[in-house]
Amino acid sequence: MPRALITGITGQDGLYLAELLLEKGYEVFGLIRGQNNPKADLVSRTVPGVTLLPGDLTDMSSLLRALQTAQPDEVYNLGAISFVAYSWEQAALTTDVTAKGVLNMLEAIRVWSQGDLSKIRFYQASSSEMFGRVQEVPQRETTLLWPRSPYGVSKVYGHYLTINYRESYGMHASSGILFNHESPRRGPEFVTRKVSLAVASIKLGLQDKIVMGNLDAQRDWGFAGDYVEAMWRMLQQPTADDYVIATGETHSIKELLDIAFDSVGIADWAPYVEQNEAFFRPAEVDLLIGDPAKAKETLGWEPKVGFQELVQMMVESDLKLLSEKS
Ligand code: NDP
Ligand code: GDR
Repeated sequence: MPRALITGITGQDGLYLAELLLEKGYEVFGLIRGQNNPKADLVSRTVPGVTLLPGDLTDMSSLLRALQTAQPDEVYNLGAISFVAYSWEQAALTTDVTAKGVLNMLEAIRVWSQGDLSKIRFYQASSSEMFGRVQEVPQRETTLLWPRSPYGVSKVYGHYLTINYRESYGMHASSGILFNHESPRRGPEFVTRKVSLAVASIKLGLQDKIVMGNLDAQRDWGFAGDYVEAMWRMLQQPTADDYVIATGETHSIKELLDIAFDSVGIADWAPYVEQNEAFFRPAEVDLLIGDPAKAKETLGWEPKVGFQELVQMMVESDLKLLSEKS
């Protein structure tokens, strides 16, 4: 039975990846931080087969202990401070977790394996935010990185460090450059879930408006369930590499609003949407569109869920969630 250790188990991707690996017959361990993490129950309910191990990416000895217990064949490093807007508010913390956390995990693996890195495979959760002020459209694995936020800068560090451990120690370390991916499990601070929750609340008469930031922003949005499959496929390759995982399509926040409101029978969303400077960012990324050609050719990976289906799925799920609560 293969064994996997996932950091970021309480997050959106951690839950989908754990489900996938359990289905494939893995023994799955998840790193959980804090002395009484409120999301521990969520993990136990959603993926009861996972064994939770205490640890924090900023504490290398806790990572060593987790490796010692889990004895993993594969490590998926999904843990991060992942909200871009927040990374300006807490830039040093973002650097400690999202950048130096990768170093701590890679060093812990190197020390734990006692120099025999052939027994372990490593996945780093890199991001399209690394492309920032984009140097070509669409973006591919070779596109020059130009991050635009403390989060993006931290992810660039983790990405290059992963490549460096591959080149320095021959480690099977892959970096997945994933574009935005969403689901009903997305945190409510991210724009798609903020919209799906608000639209469901408006429909149920629980809320009368939504306050947003930049409505002209565009993203290449896919479904998280599809994207974790790509992570697993990367680690099944004979050699480690970097892959862009994306849909190759871009959509604006206005299109997101169109589909979300339309799915509850509201044709004109203008009366329900306000804009506020508080939700604008000090710097925005440009036109993010990924070219997933390499992933298609090498991993045989393609996204299955389209943008409209994704947004409708999220609104439907939030309607159900809020109806049950009220
Ligand atoms: P989430 O924000 O949903 O989850 C982040 C996870 O990191 C949580 O489990 C969180 O735990 C954990 N974490 C935070 N700080 C620490 C720490 N100090 N030590 C250990 N764990 C910590 O992110 P997603 O699931 O959406 O994303 C997974 C990864 O993929 C992240 O690295 C993200 O940056 C990256 N990514 C995501 C994309 C997306 O569109 N979703 C696109 C590209 C990359 P807790 O619950 O305790 O806070
Ligand atoms: P992003 O996701 O920054 O791309 O990072 P987010 O959903 O936060 O923002 C997407 C775009 O929407 C615009 N926007 C708003 N965003 C939020 N959160 N709230 C609003 O009210 C709002 N109004 C407009 C933003 O300006 C932005 O342009 C996500 C995270 O998962 C990262 O961890 C990951 O690396 C990248 O995706 C790829």
